[in-house]
Amino acid sequence: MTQFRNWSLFCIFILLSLAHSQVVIAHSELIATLPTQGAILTTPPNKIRLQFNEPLNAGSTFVLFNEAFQPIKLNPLIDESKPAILYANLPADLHLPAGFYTVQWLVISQDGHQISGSYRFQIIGDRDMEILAEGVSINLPGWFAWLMIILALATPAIVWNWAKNSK
Ligand SMILES: [Cu+2]
Repeated sequence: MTQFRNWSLFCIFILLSLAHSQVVIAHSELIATLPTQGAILTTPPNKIRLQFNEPLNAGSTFVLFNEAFQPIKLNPLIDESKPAILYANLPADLHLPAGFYTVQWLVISQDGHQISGSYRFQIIGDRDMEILAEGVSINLPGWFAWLMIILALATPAIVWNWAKNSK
């Protein structure tokens, strides 16, 4: 009996080791979205689409929240021909008013673990367009534009430095 128990423990140990090695290699990563993160849309999107680096397991989903953080009823599906893609078509009669929207996703990786995250995009409606046309709402100072340019130029260097240091 003792021998059998030792053998069982050995098997469990091997299984756990295998599971652990999968943990390292098999986490899903979000690689692209539609709309893109931070997008400013003049018309509501007709589709939300998230592309991951590996096929997703059943149970993977996302929720679209409006500015008041109320969920918008959608039916996210894993693309049958490209199972690394999670998408939902937005019905034509769904009127999304201007505002910020948040996509909160939760997917099941190949190793069975849940990975989650979120990103935002913005819809600017007719009202915002009128304000834009009058030049009232967006009147950013010159230093802000320069700050954005410097940030955009510095980001690759920061990321490269970070990647180098984290090795
Ligand atoms: Cu995992």
